[in-house]
Amino acid sequence: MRQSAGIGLAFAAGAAAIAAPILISIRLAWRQSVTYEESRVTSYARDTVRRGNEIGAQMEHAYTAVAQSPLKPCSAADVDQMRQLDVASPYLQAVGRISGDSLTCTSLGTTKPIPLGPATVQIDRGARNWLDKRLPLSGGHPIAIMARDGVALLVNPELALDTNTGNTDVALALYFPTEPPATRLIASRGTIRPEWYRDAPHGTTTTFIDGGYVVSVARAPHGDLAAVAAEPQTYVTQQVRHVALLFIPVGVLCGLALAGTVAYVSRMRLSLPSVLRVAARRREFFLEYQPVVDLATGRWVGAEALVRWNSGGQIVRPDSFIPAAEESGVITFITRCVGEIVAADLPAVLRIAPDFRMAMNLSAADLRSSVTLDLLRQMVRASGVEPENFTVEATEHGFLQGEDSQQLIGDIRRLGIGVAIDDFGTGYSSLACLQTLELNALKIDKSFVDTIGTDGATAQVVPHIIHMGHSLGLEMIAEGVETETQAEFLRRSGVRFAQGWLFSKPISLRDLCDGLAAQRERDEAPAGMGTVSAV
Ligand code: G
Ligand code: G
Ligand code: MN
Repeated sequence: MRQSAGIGLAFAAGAAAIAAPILISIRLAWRQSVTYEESRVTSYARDTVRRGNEIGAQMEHAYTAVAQSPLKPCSAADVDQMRQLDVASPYLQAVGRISGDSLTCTSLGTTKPIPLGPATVQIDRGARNWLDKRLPLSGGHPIAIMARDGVALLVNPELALDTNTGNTDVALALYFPTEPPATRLIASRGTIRPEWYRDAPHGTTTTFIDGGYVVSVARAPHGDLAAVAAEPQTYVTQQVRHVALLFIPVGVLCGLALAGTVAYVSRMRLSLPSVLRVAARRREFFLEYQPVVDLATGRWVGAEALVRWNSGGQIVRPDSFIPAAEESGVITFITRCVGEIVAADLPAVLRIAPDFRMAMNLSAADLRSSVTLDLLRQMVRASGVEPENFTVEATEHGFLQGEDSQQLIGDIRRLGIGVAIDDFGTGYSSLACLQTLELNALKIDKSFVDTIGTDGATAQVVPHIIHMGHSLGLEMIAEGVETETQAEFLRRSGVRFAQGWLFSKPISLRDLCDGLAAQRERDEAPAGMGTVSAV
């Protein structure tokens, strides 16, 4: 259950880790290119309206100059003045005089009247426009003629659209925003939809997306003039594709890295406990026994069962899996395995040494579990041995788990099983705490034994621990004894038992039994013949 939920979680996190950066990058790309296209289209509309404004200013200047001129219309001086205006106004093709529907003279030097026919548009204040007129004097190109107050201006409105758009897909139009549809258009290029001829407050621009186009409308700072520019949105999609092509690989890489990390972490967290559970079922755990010697006689009087894991032929030591097993709760499986092996092995040991004491380790989790007491009862029953042949060890940390563990220790003691505090001195148990626990043995941690015979400050601690053990009436077992100096010191200090490489490393059941058999032979040999004297 926990495992599949964990894998599901890892999957979901992985998928999210891949999807999120991609979606975010596409969204960013979209936003970025829409913003970019909008500003581009807006700049075309602004440029167009600026040119339109310039044309209007040049026209206004020419109208006023010619209409208010005191010169006789179409006199040599009048034509000369019109030519000067024409040259000074780049957007004006020609300046002329109009009478009725005929151009009477122009800055281009025409002398005969040119009939224009009826005007295309009649505007207020007597102004008239001829649009798309093809005259010989304009080289046959379509031209607009705007007339007012007897003055005619020949204009090519296309010049207003002459903005450099870099591509031909941009549609542009210059128009009078307040005129009715029939008369509002000044010039256009490309397809402009009627609904895009919007109005906007003077000097502003509005931008919108409509029917697959990015559209921008710019209104001149003053006067009735506006420009619209439109560009197909395919530019945006192209941009998005460009950016996405760049972002997606980065997103995928980030996502994969994240997903990989999540998978790795969850594997690390999930797999060891589940592998340990399988190992417990497959009986891959086995025991080694480290003898406990009586320091006075050197005889093996007991042993501590130490678990090992045969993981596919490789022997794994408990330091590398007990912490993970404790954290995940799998330790209770392992404790059960250990208990069952001890129960199975012990009768053979006791046939050789009936007073032997076998110790096994309990974890903090075992001390909180009511199952532990049942396990110990079963062990006693299954092995058919006396409870006094058993001891359990637990660390200070394990004992300090609250009232449940205190209750359990009491129950274990009442079964007749011994209880020892392991690694003593490395935890934080107070004297008061130790007094309330129904312990009968104390194991002096190897780190203190190591200080014996050195002049380090901690060397002073060992006598205190031993003194404490004596005053609490506890049996004492020193761990990790490696030298005769240490053994001698402990012996003289009144510590009765010891474990360590000086006496024996952890060994197999077979070696333990052989050792005990040899010891019994020595015991039974006539006095004076053995090398070790039994008391
Ligand atoms: O000798 P060894 O390296 O195996 O011991 C390492 C530590 O692992 C010991 O200090 C002991 O406390 C712990 N240990 C060994 N066997 C068991 C076991 O069966 N259960 C628990 N909880 N701890 C064990
Ligand atoms: O459960 P406990 O902390 O008692 O386990 C003892 C641990 O110390 C085991 O890992 C065991 O192999 C190891 N050990 C036992 N005797 C000695 C010793 O004399 N020297 C050293 N270095 N390690 C020892
Ligand atoms: Mn131990």
